[in-house]
Amino acid sequence: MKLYNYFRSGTSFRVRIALHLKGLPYDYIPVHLARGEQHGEAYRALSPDSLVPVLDVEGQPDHALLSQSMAIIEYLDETHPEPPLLPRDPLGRARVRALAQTVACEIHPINNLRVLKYLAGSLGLDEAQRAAWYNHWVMEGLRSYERRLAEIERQRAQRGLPPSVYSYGDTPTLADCCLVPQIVNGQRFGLVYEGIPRTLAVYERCMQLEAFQRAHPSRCPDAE
Ligand SMILES: N[C@@H](CCC(=O)N[C@@H](CS)C(=O)NCC(=O)O)C(=O)O
Repeated sequence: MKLYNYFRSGTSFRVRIALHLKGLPYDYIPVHLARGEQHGEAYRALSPDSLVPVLDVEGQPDHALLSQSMAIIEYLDETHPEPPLLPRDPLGRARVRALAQTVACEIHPINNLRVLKYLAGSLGLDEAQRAAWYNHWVMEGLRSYERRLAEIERQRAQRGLPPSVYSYGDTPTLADCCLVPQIVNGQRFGLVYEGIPRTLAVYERCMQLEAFQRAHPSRCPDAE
């Protein structure tokens, strides 16, 4: 497999984590977003929306090019079921997807590179205004994440279970693949995390795992 991605891209980071958790080797193909390589003709031929990541699943009959990090991770989970990134039971799957989508649908899309560039460029927001936008929407989403974790903790306590080790249960899931890159992205923007102790504890525990460490932007071949 080939992963077209960028070290600082949170959505690429999600897929790298999933690949490492599953022990799947891949070729790292850098697409330099800051230099605009995603808009070049060559890359657009691979990605109609000019976004990373794209996973090239070689060896498939149609030489499949997969886009959208969540779809890619679910594909990997279905084709390489161990270790599972989604629980076996439908209720558990719905809860993990809800956590993952809190990041993937509520936080990331309004804070990604092209949105921040539009705020600063086309709308003329200054640095402080852009930072206020970013901080507001990221923290709004992470506080929701924290409330979801508290609710899961309460449900587990009712069943006599201790709090989860990771976002949902005792093994990393799709939710953790989304959470960790979001936290790392906020660190880069100097975001001060307050009032989300469960979320930060999950982040710390994930970062103790080799799969998360190896997927980290600082370990990428194109890291600057
Ligand atoms: N929903 C997409 C979002 C992908 C996305 O926003 N990728 C960003 C990097 S994290 C990107 O390629 N940005 C290019 C740009 O802003 O021009 C996914 O989950 O894969």
